Amino acid sequence: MTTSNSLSQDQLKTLVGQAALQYVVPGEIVGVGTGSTVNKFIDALATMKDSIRGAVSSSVASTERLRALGITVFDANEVESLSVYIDGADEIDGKGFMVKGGGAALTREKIVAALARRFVCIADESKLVDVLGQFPLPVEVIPMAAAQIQRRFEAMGGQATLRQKDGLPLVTDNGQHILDVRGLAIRDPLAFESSVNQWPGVITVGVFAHQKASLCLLGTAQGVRTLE
Ligand code: ABF
Repeated sequence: MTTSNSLSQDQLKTLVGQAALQYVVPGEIVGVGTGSTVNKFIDALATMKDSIRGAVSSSVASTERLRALGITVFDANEVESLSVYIDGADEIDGKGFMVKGGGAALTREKIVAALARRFVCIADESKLVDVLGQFPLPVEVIPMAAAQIQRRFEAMGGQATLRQKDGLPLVTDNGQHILDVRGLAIRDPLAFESSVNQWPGVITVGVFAHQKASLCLLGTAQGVRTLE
């Protein structure tokens, strides 16, 4: 339910998806994330598809949407770097550190983000937090390591559960599984990401601190706020 001076979450996502176009460099390949906010960006990008070379995508879902709109999709191995990577987040703090992976694409998102000189996060205001961890932290894992990684999170006060889809463990684009970890307060995202990355069987932890956002376009009832 929205009143005349408020916008729905979907309208806020559309606002920031369109606002991100200003960071796309004509004639270049753009890095594209995953999720419902990114879908708004992809739809907006289609309006300028003839002025870009194409995109590098972070998921099968984004690839399908890009191709359906006539945007060429390049393999990440075909580019050495990107001017910009546009992606959403499940949480973002005031320093640009994020929790990502609610869309199960965190590994490829981090890979494409690492190619980009600038990471522009697009999010509605509900994603802005003081401390990361209220959103269950996604961690992509090798299935055989899931139980021991769950125990490691329990030892730090977290509760890790295997993400399910249709009653079975969800299988990512990379053929792996995802744990969602509740009960964490991640007060040092850089140290946390570095530490968990070392655990045997962890493919990607959904803390984006080493690949943090350069800036965030935040959709608010008053319009788009740029957090740098
Ligand atoms: C993606 O954007 C995921 O990492 C994150 O979970 C998601 C946020 O999705 P939405 O924009 O649909 O809220 O990058």
